[in-house]
Order: sequence, then structure tokens, then C-alpha cells
Amino acid sequence: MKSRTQVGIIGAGPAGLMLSHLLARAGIDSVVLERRSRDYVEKRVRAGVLEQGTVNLMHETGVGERLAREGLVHRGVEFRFEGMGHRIAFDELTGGSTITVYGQQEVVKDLIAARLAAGARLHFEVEDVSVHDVGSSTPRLRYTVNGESVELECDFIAGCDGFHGVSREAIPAEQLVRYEREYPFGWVGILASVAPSAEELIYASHDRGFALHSMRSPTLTRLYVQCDRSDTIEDWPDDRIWEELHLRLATDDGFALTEGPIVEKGIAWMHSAVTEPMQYGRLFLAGDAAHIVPATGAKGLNLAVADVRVLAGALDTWYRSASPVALASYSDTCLRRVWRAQHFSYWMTTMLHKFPADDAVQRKLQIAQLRWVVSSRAAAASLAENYTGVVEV
Ligand code: RFL
Ligand code: PHB
Repeated sequence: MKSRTQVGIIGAGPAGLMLSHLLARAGIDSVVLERRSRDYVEKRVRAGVLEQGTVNLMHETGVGERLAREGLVHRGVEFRFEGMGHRIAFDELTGGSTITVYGQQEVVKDLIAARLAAGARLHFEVEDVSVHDVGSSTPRLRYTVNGESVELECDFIAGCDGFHGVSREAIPAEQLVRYEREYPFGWVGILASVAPSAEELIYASHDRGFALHSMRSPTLTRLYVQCDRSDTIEDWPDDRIWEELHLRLATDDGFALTEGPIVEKGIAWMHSAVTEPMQYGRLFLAGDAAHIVPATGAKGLNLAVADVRVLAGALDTWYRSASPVALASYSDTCLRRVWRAQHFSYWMTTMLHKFPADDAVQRKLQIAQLRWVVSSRAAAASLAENYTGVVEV
């Protein structure tokens, strides 16, 4: 079967869904192709921290109703080391910016509901998506859905298919530069059916390694504990996870971490990658398909949303005025923010984690840096600006 659309979008994660939503608001037609089932993408537990700009975009474009009701607005975070907690007050340090804790799968659910209600062509369980003719003015996507082979002719293709997607591979290797760094650790993450043990996020740097206390709702706690690169989830039975969390989050004044039934468990590896440029011909990469950051800065989903906001604006300009100028600067515009987020995520990661090669001096340096961050107003403000996403670069 042959079909046609203006923008063919691969991937129904936050990037692909938000792009389709923004394009529809500008009167631009798109088709979204997702390899997984709707149920799978709506249940995939990942990010939790939304920057102010992401929250604002959801409100401005009519998908913020549940976010307004259920999102937890946080005005600060805690950094914990040497048995003491230190609060960084985002709103005071940035002139009012906050972050909102709202699960990525909730964002995805809200966007899917909005797209389907608007009659969008959003296909799940699509197999064998392949990308063709991106150097021409009629790029195509081929795929199979419900046993039928489809060729979709597009004006543009958006590769929003995440880190393991196919779109990046459609660009000749010699046209790209790929910057990549792997960290020698990951995070064992759990979702526990229990009220959070603190009102705000806690980033803990301990001699045993990093730990993070986060949440999803008043009855769901999200916790992470640093693990070795060679670990598997079998190395982390529930008892070991709780034991490490208790040790790493402990304070001298007796912080009590409440345990609860673990309803989800997995390992996420920490790495950075950037593909430059984020465009080739009529193919545009957005979100994790183009770049990933270690999760310590809570930036991945926010970068994905920032990319597609730029892309939707540039496509709108192209359709309105036939001017290619905005599309031509898509990659450069996005990469400025991407590299700022890369640096911030790297900075947070190195400040808070234990590296295998660290010696006693390194630990002293980390503690000195942490003390500075929580005691100097300038340093704390710099962290707050980056974390809430208000810095313009
Ligand atoms: P996604 O969400 O990976 O979506 C890509 C979609 O494409 C589909 N796909 C394909 N579809 C069709 N054909 C193919 N060949 C396909 N290949 C792939 C996939 O099934 C999927 O549905 O990418 P997107 O949209 O760019 O969104 C990026 C975010 O998901 C990611 O950056 C964040 O989750 C990162 N992240 C965090 N980001 C934040 O901003 N704040 C956080 O607090 C935060 N915490 C995290 C995180 C990521 C984590 N993990 C698991 C890596 C915490 C963790 C633990
Ligand atoms: C989360 O709640 O999943 C979360 C919070 C902060 C991060 C990463 C993940 O830096």
C-alpha cells in the first residue's frame, strides 16, 4: 500500500509524540510509527523531572490538564554528603523557576490521548521501519503494520526513535561525527509502592557510591543506587538495594527511609553521546536518537522536547513561507542546548559518583566541590539555573 504525509515520524516517545502534537497545531499532517505496543510505551518507567519550559509547553499546547492536577512542583532539591543534607532553593536562586515531578509515561499517555482524540495517524506495533531517499525531496518510509507492507511518501522525516533506533543509521557515516563517552557505572532503579521519605529529591554522594531519592506521586517512591558496569540485575536482590539505599542516604540526625513493595526494577547505564549534525537532507534527528546524557542531570526528556519545539517551528516556517533558513539552522540551534546539558550532566555525574579509579584525594576534591556548591550563592545559583533549565546559551 502507498500512503502520504507531510512529516513521517519514527518513534512514539516524548519527542515523536510532542512533535506530532505541535505540527498538528500548526496545521501540518504527520504519521507516527512506533515499534512497541501502546500499553508498553505507556508503562515504560523512565524520567521524572520536567523543566519549567517543558511544563509551560504542555500547558500552552493544551496537554497540561492532568499535569496541573497531578504533577508535583518542587522548589528545591537536597544534596546529601558526609551525613548531612543541604538544600538548594531553585525558586530563590533563579527568580522563581521550579521543576515538576511527573512521570515520563504520564507525559506519553497524555500526548497519545491528545493525538488519538484529534484523529492522528499513530500506529503501534509497526515492524521493519526503513528510511529511504532522504537526500531527495520525497523521502520515504517503508514498514509493515498488521501484516501489510506500506510505503509512506513524506516531505520530511523526523527520527525520534531513541538511542537504539534506525533513523541515525540512515545517514552515511562519513556525514556524521559521533561523540561518545561511557561511564564505568549505572543505576539500579526501583519504583516502590510507598510514600516518599522526604518531600524533595535527594542526591546523595557517599563513600560507597551515589544514591538518589525521587518520587512519582504521594504513594510512589522512585529510588536509584549506583552499581558497577559489570553488574546485572541478578546481582541486586531487593534486600541489597534497600541496604545500600539506607547506608548511602543515612544522615547523622537519623534520616528514616521507608521501605515498600518494589513494583518495578531495572538498570540504566550512564553514558553520553552526541551526533553532529542532527540533520541530513530531509531527515531530522531529535531526542535520544541524536543525543543521550547521563541521567544525573535529569535532562534527557527535556532535551527531546526542546529539540522538537525547534523542529516544529522550523517546519512551520518552511510550510508557511518556503524559507529553508530555520530548517537549516535546526541542528546548530539544538546543539547549543545539547552541549550545555551534556556539560551539566557530566558535572553532576562526576561530582556525585564514585569512580573505580578514584583515590583518597579525589574523594576530598569531590567533597570540597560539594561544600562549595551548597554554600556559595553563586555556585548554588549556577546549579539551579542549569537544573531548572533557565540558562540561555
Ligand atoms: P524514547 O523515549 O526512547 O522514544 C523512542 C521511541 O522510538 C521507538 N522506536 C522505534 N519505533 C519504530 N521503529 C523503530 N525501529 C524504532 N526504534 C525505536 C521506541 O520504542 C520508543 O518508543 O526517546 P525520546 O522520545 O527521544 O525521549 C527521550 C527520553 O525517553 C529520555 O531522554 C529520558 O527518559 C532520559 N531520562 C530522564 N530525562 C529527563 O529529562 N529527566 C529525568 O529525570 C530522566 N531520568 C532518564 C531518567 C532515563 C532513564 N533511563 C531508563 C535511560 C531516568 C532513567 C533511569
Ligand atoms: C527520576 O525521578 O526518575 C529521576 C530524578 C532525577 C534524576 C534522574 C531521574 O536526575
